[in-house]
Amino acid sequence: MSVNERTYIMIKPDGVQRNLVGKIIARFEERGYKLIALKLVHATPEHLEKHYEDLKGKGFFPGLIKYMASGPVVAMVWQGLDAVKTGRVMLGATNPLASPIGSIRGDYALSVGRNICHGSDSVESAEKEIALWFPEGIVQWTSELEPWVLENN
Ligand code: IDP
Ligand code: MG
Repeated sequence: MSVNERTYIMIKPDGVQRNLVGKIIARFEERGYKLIALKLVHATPEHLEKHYEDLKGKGFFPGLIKYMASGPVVAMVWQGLDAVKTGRVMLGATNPLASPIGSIRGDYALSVGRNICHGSDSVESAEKEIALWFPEGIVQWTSELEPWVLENN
């Protein structure tokens, strides 16, 4: 766990269609994380197959790629203390029905195949996903808020 940990968070096509982009971004901002990359992208099936390569072979894989390629997604990198694990807690469980109220999926979603957002599951996959979605690199900047969010900064 590091204060500069980075995670890849993506608002899926259903989150964009349902106008939840602002609400989801606000949750990460308000928690104290720093936005270091952001773009709206309509990804190709080939790109999404790379993103989800670990799930190739699952029965739901073709449907997952079709869903993810059905419209634009918001690709983001958020940085801060324990960003990967805490990002997953903020998202909720894979199945929205098993997600606590207060989590993004628990508040806005019902179905596993329409669960609104993605978050990296480990530091290693975060770095892989950041490289896949942001080959141009991220934006380095100093947040003046940091000493108010983290002690000893
Ligand atoms: P995660 O998004 O919580 O990390 P993963 O197991 O990595 O969950 O699966 C990636 C995505 O694939 C899920 O977010 C969900 O959209 C979809 N998915 C996972 N399991 C199922 C399923 O059983 N049916 C339909 N879609 C699924
Ligand atoms: Mg996953």
